[in-house]
Amino acid sequence: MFPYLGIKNSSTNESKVAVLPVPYDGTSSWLKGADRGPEMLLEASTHIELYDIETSSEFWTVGVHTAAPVIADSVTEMNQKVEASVTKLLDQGLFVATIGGEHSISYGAIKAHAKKYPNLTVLQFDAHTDLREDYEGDPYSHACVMARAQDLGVNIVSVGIRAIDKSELPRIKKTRVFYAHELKKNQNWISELSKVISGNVYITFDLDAFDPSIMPATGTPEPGGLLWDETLEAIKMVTSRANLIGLDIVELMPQENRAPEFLAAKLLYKMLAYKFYGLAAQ
Ligand SMILES: [Mn+2]
Repeated sequence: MFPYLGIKNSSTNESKVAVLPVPYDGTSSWLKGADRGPEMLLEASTHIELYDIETSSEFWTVGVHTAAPVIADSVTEMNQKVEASVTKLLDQGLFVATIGGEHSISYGAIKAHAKKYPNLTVLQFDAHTDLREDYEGDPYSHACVMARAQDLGVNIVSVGIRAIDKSELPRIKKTRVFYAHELKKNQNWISELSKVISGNVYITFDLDAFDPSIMPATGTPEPGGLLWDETLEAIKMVTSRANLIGLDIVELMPQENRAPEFLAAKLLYKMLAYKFYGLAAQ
């Protein structure tokens, strides 16, 4: 049986949160293995302390339903199935966290959320902008996922970027990019990020946004990335200033070192704790 998040798999009608695993790795360009990401993240999630110190909460008490994994043989089938599954869960009033799998799985999830929430801002944490028109002839490759999101008409804000292709530059002009090398020199970057974050926000979190020192388990580890505490501060800013309406965590490529899986699972716990319990009274 596929594992579920935390200690209890609640039914949809007693849940506020749905976790949708998408173990898909069809278009990765270098290292393979992101198809094992969802299973390993969920398995690791059972070993994390359930109590969150910052919010004085146990995230799972909102009710968390882990749905059956989306299985697909092609990117077209995967996109259709993810969009349909996310739409169904949104129609049931659930907050949906989609777990990859490679970054291409985000397209169907973003599309489903964009249909429900007009004027959506997609906040992308990533080492790469993923704004290529196509990659090796495939417009739905992981390397193009944000170009396809841009085509849906959503606003895109990208954080942690440190690797792009020249062909992406025209599309980058239509987004707001916080480059990794600039963040390192700017202590006020989270307050600058807050100025472009408002209304309904969807977070797509490619784990390669993190520095490989804490997150080596991705298909394309890029040096010079985000660290844990600053990333949580940025997410706290989002949940306190805007309306986080959905999220995905992608590109976990499990290795022998189990720490990255634990980090990915804890990131999800933290996001849910911030979303549903806010910060503890000071
Ligand atoms: Mn990436």
